[in-house]
Amino acid sequence: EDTTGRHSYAKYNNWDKIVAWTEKMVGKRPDVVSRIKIGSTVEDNPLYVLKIGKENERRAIFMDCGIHAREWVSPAFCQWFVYQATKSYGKNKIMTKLLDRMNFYVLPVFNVDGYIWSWTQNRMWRKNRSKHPNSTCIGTDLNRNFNASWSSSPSTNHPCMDTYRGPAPESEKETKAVADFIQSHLTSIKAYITFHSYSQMLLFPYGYTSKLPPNYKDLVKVAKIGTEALSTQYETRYIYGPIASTIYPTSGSSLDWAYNLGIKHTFAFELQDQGRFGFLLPESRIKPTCKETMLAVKFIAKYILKH
Ligand code: ING
Ligand code: ZN
Repeated sequence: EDTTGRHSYAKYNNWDKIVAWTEKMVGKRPDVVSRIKIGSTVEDNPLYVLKIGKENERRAIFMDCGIHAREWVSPAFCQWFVYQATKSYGKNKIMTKLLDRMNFYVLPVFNVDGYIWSWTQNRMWRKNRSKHPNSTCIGTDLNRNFNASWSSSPSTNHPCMDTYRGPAPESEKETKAVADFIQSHLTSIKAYITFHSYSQMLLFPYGYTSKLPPNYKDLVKVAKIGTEALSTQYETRYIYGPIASTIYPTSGSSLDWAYNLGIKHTFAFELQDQGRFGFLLPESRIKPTCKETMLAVKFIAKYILKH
């Protein structure tokens, strides 16, 4: 992969470029963007959240990208979102209204160490890069490491598995940093959105049980209209529903954890495609994916403002 050229929204950017990009975004629009270091990774890389918007601590949406290392289009979307949001502030009516009335906390790369590993050593890496005392295998799946029915799935208890849940809930520095940040902003955070690839799905709770969440009907409504908005751009088909019945049962996910904390609107996007390229989605597909996803996210944000 190209590690020398300039940052580009139409390309996959390595971690160094993403860090430089966070600085550039703050420098360009300090009135609407600020950067918060919420912690650091196992390998001591910084975890940066970009806070965008004018609103102060009343209403916010938390979004994260790149919890899984190989899902490169996910961080690409978070970068696109921050760029489009700040660029259209003061120009586009809806975006101006959104940023005047709420904040977006955007974590462009959740699993920084894994992302670097995927760029430099193993493109198909998923987990973080933590070491385990009794195993030569490396890494914990950060999306199995949250305190949401954490120990209930036997298929996640071995360090060599790609879905290893870790030695304890929030055992990983990355998980702990995100969980602490969300908890300390809980009064303002009205929605949590996490971005994965691939499958073209919009998922909501639960993953750890087949029971339906209390506001199931509301979540279905938002997911339905959100995926309809998305498909108006290029007719990309998305399916939606609870994690357990739509993709597969999971425990310890950030989505279920955030929902159980009391955040009533929690969604996970599985971005393009449906498997032809899978994690290796060509760069030519980044912009279309970001454009259509933007429509769904804008709809969700508008919905949050109204309710
Ligand atoms: N898929 C997700 C995974 O962690 C998911 C699906 C999303 C489960 C949100 C639970 C919550 O397995 C990929 N591709 O990682
Ligand atoms: Zn994923």
